Amino acid sequence: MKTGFVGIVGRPNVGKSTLMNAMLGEKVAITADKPQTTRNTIRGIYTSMEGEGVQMVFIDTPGIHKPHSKLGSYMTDSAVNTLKEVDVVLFLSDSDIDKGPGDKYIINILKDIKTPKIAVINKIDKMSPEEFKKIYDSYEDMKIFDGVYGTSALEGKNVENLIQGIEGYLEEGPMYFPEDMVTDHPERFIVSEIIREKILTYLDDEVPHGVAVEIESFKEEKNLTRIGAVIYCERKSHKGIIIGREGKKLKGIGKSARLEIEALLGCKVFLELWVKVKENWRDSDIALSNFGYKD
Ligand SMILES: Nc1nc2c(ncn2[C@@H]2O[C@H](COP(=O)(O)OP(=O)(O)OP(=O)(O)O)[C@@H](O)[C@H]2O)c(=O)[nH]1
Ligand SMILES: [Mg+2]
Repeated sequence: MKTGFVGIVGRPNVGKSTLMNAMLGEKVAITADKPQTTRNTIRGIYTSMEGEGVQMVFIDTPGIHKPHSKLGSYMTDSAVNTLKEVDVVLFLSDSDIDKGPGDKYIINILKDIKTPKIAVINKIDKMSPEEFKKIYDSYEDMKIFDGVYGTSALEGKNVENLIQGIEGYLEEGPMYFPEDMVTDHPERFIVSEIIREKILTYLDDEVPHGVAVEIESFKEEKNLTRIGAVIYCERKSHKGIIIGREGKKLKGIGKSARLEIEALLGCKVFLELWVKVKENWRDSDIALSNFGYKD
């Protein structure tokens, strides 16, 4: 069996988490049309028992960016550190490399790494063939990458092809996880991420970036799971925005999170949400550690 760890890195918002979910055929990582959605490395396991069999353990990482808080440093560090522990690196971008310093910064790090590297140009559904070809050629010309692929993670285009391409760089190895396991993160963590995703979807930029979700209680009863979660935000004014007029915003967040958690757990869920203020938690070592953003 061919097995190995595959790291997915790139700037924020290029579609890393969407691509991992597309490769898995299941949603493991949350996604949003805002940068810095992913905060921890998220593991997703792809197993196929066809032929000799293959198992890829994907590691989706936070977008690499110039950090402005201790949380930001943790995020960028955990992405860069992932590069040291994987067998294949997928570098994702969604545009021409000339457009910003972000891609160049990451490619400079990758240049010196011996691990096989694949460049993935994502969001091809938004590009003309000419535009795609120009970007494709620029990656080929760099001579840093062992392969270059174009994908639409959103539409699932060329994703199967990419999986086959990755397989070519894996070696014979042990099966790390059981065949039917798609992630090794505990349900509690996935639940807190789903709540955070709904906050990202329902609220404007500034507020969700300062939000952390902590699961306070998780009780499985006969036909029902009772979950209590606290949404921490950085300012009193943000608390008001999250709750909304007559509590409408929070109700909407709670309802859409509950529906997704019910689908995940396969049972009815009673979800209770509280909003609390913890000023500047993104720069507090203790808070970061409590929220799981520190090793
Ligand atoms: N049009 C289009 N949009 C895409 C594609 N892939 C991802 N997106 C969208 O791009 C946005 C960002 O996707 P994510 O998967 O959250 O991006 P990410 O790279 O994981 O972002 P961070 O976790 O913040 O680093 C979302 O709105 C996705 O729906 C694609 O192939 N085509
Ligand atoms: Mg992500």
